[in-house]
Amino acid sequence: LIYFDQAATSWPKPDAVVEAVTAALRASSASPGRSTHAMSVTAARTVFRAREAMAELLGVDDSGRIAFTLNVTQALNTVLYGLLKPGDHVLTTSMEHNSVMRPLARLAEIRGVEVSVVEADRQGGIDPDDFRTLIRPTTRLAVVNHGSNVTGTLAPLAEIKAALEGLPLVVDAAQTAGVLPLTPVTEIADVLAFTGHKGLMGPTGTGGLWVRPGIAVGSLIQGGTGSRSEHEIQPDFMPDCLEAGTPNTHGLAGLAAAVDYILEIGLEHIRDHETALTKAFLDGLGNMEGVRVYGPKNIKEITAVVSINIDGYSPSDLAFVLDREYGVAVRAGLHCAPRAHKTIGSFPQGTVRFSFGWFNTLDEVRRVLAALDEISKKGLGS
Ligand code: ALA
Repeated sequence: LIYFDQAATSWPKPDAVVEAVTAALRASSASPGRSTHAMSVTAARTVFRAREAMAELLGVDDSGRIAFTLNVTQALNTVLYGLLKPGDHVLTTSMEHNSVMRPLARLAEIRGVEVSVVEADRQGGIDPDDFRTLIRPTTRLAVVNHGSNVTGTLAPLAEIKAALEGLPLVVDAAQTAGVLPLTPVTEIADVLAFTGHKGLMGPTGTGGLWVRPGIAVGSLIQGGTGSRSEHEIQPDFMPDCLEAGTPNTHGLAGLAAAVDYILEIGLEHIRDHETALTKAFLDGLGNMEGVRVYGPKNIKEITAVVSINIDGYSPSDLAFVLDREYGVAVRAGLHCAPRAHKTIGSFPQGTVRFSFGWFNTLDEVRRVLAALDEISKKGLGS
């Protein structure tokens, strides 16, 4: 198997992650922060360790400003439902994933939230000045994808933040946490949502958000936190306000180990490796007839994500052939980002997406290029 679906979920996981999850399952299945017995204290320490590791990765002093959720979708829903009030106006882009577009559509329906969409260019690129021109007196925030899950295109976050004239910028770092240095996070975001199972190399069921001090995000769900239990209303302090119910302690043990692993290797080193793979892939595709490549070709402008189509194949047929005949795992279709495909000109069929990670090799890239060359020649002949 050659696994090039790292933008969906990274695989394999580092051994240290597998061992940490196993050890946590064996050592403690208690609820953290609820009881005073040793097992509960161990569980609370595990969650705290994960928070501290994420704080180190993001370069923030106070790990208490990081709340854990089950994934980036839940993190984005939490911040959008928790900040947007009836009549508020919100800015976003045409490269967003449905984890932003769908909550915004629902908030438009139930709270009358108004949404303005900054149209990206055909490469998925955003002009920061477009945000400035769309600001209204009722604009509450902007929400922007840091790296597109369709083309890998990176958004100029610092410039967008400057264009927002002090309005909060919510960053969807689904594709960039663990992939690119996000520090200092305070210069690129006011709220940053992340997931643990992609670039961070942790287990599924882990994710969260960092919230700048001074921003109060209302809770999406309410329930037990193990704190202020005498009150029937949700505590209003971070992170408890956003963490009702027993968390995925075992998964967070894995996330902490994953972040330690990344910090040990160094994000720059990971980025260099993934960039080398992406460059080799793009260079190889450049010589192939009948292959259409979407998004920027300058590897500095993208994550390790490349979307293509091949003449004579629908995206699902191409992904099927790659899987069944060559043992290559990729993702085909709209990647839950239909508007991004409208932007780059691949709607409604979508694309076939290749995404690379730390454990992929140049040899794998060469083998997949050889397979695509063979497939494209067959397609042209048909
Ligand atoms: N959002 C993930 C992807 O792009 C699942 O594949």
